[in-house]
Amino acid sequence: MQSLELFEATEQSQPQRLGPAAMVLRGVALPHVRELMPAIEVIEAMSPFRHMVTPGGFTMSVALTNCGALGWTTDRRGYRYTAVDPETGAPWPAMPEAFARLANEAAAVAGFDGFKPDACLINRYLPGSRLSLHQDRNERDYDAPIVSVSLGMRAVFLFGGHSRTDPAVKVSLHHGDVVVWGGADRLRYHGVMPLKDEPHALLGSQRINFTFRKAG
Ligand SMILES: O=C(O)CCC(=O)C(=O)O
Repeated sequence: MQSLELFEATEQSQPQRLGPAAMVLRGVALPHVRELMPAIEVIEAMSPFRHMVTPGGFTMSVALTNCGALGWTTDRRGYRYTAVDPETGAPWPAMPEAFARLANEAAAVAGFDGFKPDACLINRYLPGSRLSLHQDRNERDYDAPIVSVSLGMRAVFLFGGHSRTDPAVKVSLHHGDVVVWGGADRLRYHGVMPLKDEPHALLGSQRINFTFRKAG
């Protein structure tokens, strides 16, 4: 496993700029993977992954849970952040220190010093799961960046403009890659194309994404 991680880190070490304040940091999460994976199991045991329903009545193909002081949720009444998991009635699991550290370090590399996320949305994709183009607008202010960590199967990330119909670039995201966007790019549309079944050596036929935000 270690040799695979090293191989990927060496292969993909060049940051890729997606905009004036947006970039892909190749492989920067790889040194954290051993801490992140068991933490997911702890979080999942407290707040299980579930398929939420959008305000339009569609069931999301991505399963999600959260950790941190605030968690992102959706139902027929709308999108919002809550301090309590609506499924368990208990607060969302605390954000592990390793998660917050990774988000803070990645943000700093992309030029956003002092990022302290209070919300970590954890998305689990299986083959065929997708996330349609959207903006992240449920946060109280847009000063802080978004930090998005990819683990497991490869995904094609779509990074568009400020209008839904703007063309989107396709970015292949691999295990350990982190995308950071903020500032002038904070409200750009983004999404994920339907995942192909290309099993990953560590995670098998799934992809886990952490999306860190300062929500409250
Ligand atoms: O899975 C990803 O790479 C992106 C996730 C995302 O855009 C979101 O949760 O808002």
